[in-house]
Amino acid sequence: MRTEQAPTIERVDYQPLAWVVERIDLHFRLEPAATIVTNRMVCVRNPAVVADGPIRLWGEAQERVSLSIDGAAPATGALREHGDLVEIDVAGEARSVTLEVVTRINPQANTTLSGLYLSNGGYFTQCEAEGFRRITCFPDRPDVMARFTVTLDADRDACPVLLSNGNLLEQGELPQGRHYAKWEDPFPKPSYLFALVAARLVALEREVETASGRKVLLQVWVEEGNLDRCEHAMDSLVHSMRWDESTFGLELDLDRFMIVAVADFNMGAMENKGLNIFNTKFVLAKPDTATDTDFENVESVVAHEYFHNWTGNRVTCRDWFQLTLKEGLTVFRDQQFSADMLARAAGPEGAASARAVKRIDDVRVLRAAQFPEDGGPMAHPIRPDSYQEINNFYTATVYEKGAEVIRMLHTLLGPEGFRNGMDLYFSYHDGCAVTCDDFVDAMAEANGRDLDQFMRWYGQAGTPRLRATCAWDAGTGTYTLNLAQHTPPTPGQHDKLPLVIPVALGLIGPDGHDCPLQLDGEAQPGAATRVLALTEEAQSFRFVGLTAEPVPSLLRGFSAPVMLEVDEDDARLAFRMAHDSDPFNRWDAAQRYSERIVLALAAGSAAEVPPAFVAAFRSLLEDARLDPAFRAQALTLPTEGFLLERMSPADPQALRAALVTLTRHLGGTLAEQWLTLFKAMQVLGPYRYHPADAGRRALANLALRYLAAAQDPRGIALARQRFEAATNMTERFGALAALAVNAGAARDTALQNFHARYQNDPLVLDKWFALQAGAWRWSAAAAPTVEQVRALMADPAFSLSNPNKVYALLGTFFRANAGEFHAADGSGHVFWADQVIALDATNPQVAARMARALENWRRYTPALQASIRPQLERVLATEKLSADVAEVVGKALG
Ligand code: B3K
Ligand code: ZN
Repeated sequence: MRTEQAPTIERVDYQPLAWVVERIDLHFRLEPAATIVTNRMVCVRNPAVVADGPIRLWGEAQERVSLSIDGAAPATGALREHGDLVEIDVAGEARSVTLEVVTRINPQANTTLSGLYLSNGGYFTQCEAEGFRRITCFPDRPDVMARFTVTLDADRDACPVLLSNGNLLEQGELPQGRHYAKWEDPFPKPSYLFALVAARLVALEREVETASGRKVLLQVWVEEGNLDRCEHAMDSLVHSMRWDESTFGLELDLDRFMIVAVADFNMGAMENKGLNIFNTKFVLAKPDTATDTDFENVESVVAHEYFHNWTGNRVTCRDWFQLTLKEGLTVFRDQQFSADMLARAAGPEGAASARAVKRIDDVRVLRAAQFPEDGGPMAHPIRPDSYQEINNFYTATVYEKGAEVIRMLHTLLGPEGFRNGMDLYFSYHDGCAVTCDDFVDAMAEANGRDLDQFMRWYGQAGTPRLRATCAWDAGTGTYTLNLAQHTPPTPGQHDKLPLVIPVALGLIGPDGHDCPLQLDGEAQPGAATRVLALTEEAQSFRFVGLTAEPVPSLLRGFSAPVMLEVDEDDARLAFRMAHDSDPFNRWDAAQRYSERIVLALAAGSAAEVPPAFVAAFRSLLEDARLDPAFRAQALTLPTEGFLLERMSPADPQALRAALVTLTRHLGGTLAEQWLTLFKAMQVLGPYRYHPADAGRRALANLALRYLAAAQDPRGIALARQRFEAATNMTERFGALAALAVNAGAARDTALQNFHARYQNDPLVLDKWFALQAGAWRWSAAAAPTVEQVRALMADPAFSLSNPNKVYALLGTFFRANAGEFHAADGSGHVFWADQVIALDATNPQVAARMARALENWRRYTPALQASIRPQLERVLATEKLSADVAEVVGKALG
């Protein structure tokens, strides 16, 4: 077993540095195996620190060529090194010194994709969170904000394009076929926002004016053959700029803003100042290769990174524990942006439904990814208290739950109050590295509110349970709603205090219409939806003036990230599925009803699907007044990830069998309706990415999948036709997914045709890999998916060193195919350990993401636990295991 443990970093130990950096001048002589980095920095004593101390720098994975301080070698004993930390004593009273460090690094050997690395012959960087120290020695913490100038010197043929943050100062030729470019970033920034790119690329350019009339140049840089896939990213960027101007009064502050696409990238994208670097997956899109969902994702990731320019870059984090300060807030901003874009496209009539569709998408992600995280060994507050490896904390909790916390502030303060809080936050903290308290304090001050209790959301882990019970008094027409909250213990946090939980609610009358709400003591009834703030462990709210017992619709729009526990019988769920005026809750009622049926089938307490459920489902299916995108959401069953969380013990096999039964039943019993729907949802004319068309395509694809699951020959024939005739990826891939449901020649031929057509298109092949890794076994005759996944690893297009390929094939299998991954013979678990160990040797961040697939193993059946434990132990016993994987697996076993 591994003995040396990675040290745990504690939030309470934060100390400012004695020395910070005011200016840094970097020179890169770029060579694949030996890049020379000359770093000249002006270090100054930190005015905020009284005590004396050495200059502290971090440096990793580099060879030091020289180091001098004010032109001389450091005195004997003045330079000390402990692991990655370098300390230098400064003699005398100097307020400022110039430190020059020259290092040699090897980008070609850098398989971690953190720091400076090569991708397809070009040089790219990724510095968040602690990648800059892999490039040069630096006080690599977000609270050190310096002004950067950067010179790149590279081979002209290999790297005709040389980019860094900010503005281009000069460029020119050098001897021996080399050239250079010098960049200057006018804004002080932390090192994690540094970036450079030196590669063979071309750009789509657009010049636009900001709200105040400044001209700015926008560029999207890609490899030559991809120029026809950049338009949508560029449009998304312009839309994001306009939205931030009109919603928050925030303008682009640079003369030039660049997006660069790279094929090898650990995550989605990175908000480096003025030089965003993106995974190709979130830039490149054209109808033939990208689905509607891809178009939507490009738009939201472009927006997210752009919005970071204010929430993250201009105001940044004091330390990495504050990560949600920028991430939760920026996710909230990108969610609002996407909802506004959808609403605008839908027009006034469809706006509410369009917004609900976006909200449903976001909540689905939260429930599938964040709820399980909050209930497992890695549970942490949105502002964690400790970590071993910060890269493990770019989590659904910090991002998605963090965004929910910001959303609750928005709900409690209202849009105007929230905007005032944002304005105050920027007026106080622009150009600074601050904490989550600073943000909430600005919100409190701008609104004259006390948000002390609200701050508990930042410190308490675990998904709160909100329990609702009701009492109806027909005599007085009074309806009492009793709300109680409870947050279960999480690792290291046993006792939890009551939180501020905004509960948006409505009361639906027997006629299906909302009742005007009047709390006891109020003079007259008010709006049909209102927000109650639950602040105690338990509170009661009395509504008066009602003529009949209402049906409560609680947590409308998912007003808080909690699990709502309320006793509703099937009839009541069906009633809300049909009548809830809140589209989110209408969807949620369908989810709850589906969940109940699936879990009963899985537990064996029901042998078949109740006709009442099918009838309720059918009403949604046939309700042509509902927008297609909404209907597609409502007819999609809850995710396996969320359902497993609702089972105790979690039994992926039983759950899968239940999902197969239910899907097949809905496909078969409603076959005529699905066929009619499929025909009604055809989109005529050339492809355009538009939410209305996307909704129709989504619903048509869903119809095909249900029909295929039921092995309906008419459905399969339609899928084959659509696959061949499709003019866009959404339809082609939707048809392929339906054809792939049933084993046999039709499946194999379709998969082969698809592969042949897109063999030179890595992003499309990722879909092909993912589809097969996510395959369910609809018949006992089909081969186990793990065998398929193993075979696909040998495909020439697959590579363990490309994160997108790993996420598509292994990530889909481990994280989105529980029924197959947890095969009873344990083959999936052995395979998991093999892959985590192999990946860890080259890319610990990607390995740790895969490792997390088994963290909730203690929730599974005893037989599965017995199969998983030895594999976790085998991984933990691996020599030279990274801190990344050690933290994940150590906590899982701990
Ligand atoms: N800030 C980056 C994520 C960096 C992840 C480092 N392991 C992307 C984003 O959230 O916008
Ligand atoms: Zn972000």
